[in-house]
Amino acid sequence: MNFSKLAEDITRGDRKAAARLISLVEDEEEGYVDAMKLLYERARGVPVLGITGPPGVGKSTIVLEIAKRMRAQGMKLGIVAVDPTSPITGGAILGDRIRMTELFADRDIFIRSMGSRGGSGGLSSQAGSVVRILDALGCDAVIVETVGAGQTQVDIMGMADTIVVVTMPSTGDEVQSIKAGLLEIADVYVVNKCDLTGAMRTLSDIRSMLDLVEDWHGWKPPVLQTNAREGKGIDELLGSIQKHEAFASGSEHLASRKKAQLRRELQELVSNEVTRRIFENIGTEELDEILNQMLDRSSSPYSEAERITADVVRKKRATAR
Ligand SMILES: Nc1nc2c(ncn2[C@@H]2O[C@H](COP(=O)(O)OP(=O)(O)OP(=O)(O)O)[C@@H](O)[C@H]2O)c(=O)[nH]1
Ligand SMILES: [Mg+2]
Repeated sequence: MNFSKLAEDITRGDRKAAARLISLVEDEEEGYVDAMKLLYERARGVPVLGITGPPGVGKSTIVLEIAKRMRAQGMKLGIVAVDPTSPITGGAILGDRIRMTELFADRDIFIRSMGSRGGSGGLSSQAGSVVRILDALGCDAVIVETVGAGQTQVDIMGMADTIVVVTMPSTGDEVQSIKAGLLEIADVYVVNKCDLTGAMRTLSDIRSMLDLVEDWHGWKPPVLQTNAREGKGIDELLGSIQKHEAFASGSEHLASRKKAQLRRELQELVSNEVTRRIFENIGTEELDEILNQMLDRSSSPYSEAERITADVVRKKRATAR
């Protein structure tokens, strides 16, 4: 495949080419990296809005409302829905697709669902690549929605310029579950489904939780209420998002968030690449011999892993000299 042509087509706004490269990224198809290298140089660093929170709180409904308003301003939009807990064909993602149908007909919105394909677990860096592809495609902003799976969710949100954590009125357990991991990353809180009882209680629970933090380094996350199904509170939410964008752009905090994200991505790519190369170098026969030794316990995966990587490091040092 001609990867530079693929990259070229994407920068000319070819949606099919973008969809194709995204699939190659998801399948970790050999050579996709060549296209990504070209696109990385071309990408402008489009603003990324992250929307996260527990299942079913109304994230997609909020994304839909935000998207409508951004489109009304003439913006070209990318939307990426990531669900680390389900495979790509999973129910939750299908749900997103159904609920977002009214956006699908719009040629200036590119929507993509991603799930865990099992195995490699590089969903966070894959989602990062997808954002870059949509950037190169000419999107003016990208919205990333993710639903729960602890650290993966937090990792995925690391690429966002502004992180909105959504919750809904409840008995208080919801607030507990937000506390675990998501509290630290929110730039804006939203209590959605404010038409339901208990909204005020949830609002004040979150606010008093935030009051415990002594130093916000210039940005204390606002806690807003919405009724996304009726489009209520969304304008205020967008206002807060824009305010945060203005505050964060060029800030130390955002830079360190993005650096942490890039570091994770780099580590992942290096380990994939090193693993690939090492196994390329071990011949099939040699590998089989090693496996047999492990099988009859004259060796172990632990010692073999140490030996193989030590070999590589030694060779590398030798060639450097
Ligand atoms: N009562 C009420 N229902 C809402 C509101 N916003 C969304 N819903 C409903 O809540 C349900 C879930 O909404 P989604 O937007 O799919 O929620 P989500 O957080 O994206 O769900 P997952 O992606 O599956 O985690 C849908 O039936 C929505 O119609 C709201 O403000 N009030
Ligand atoms: Mg959703």
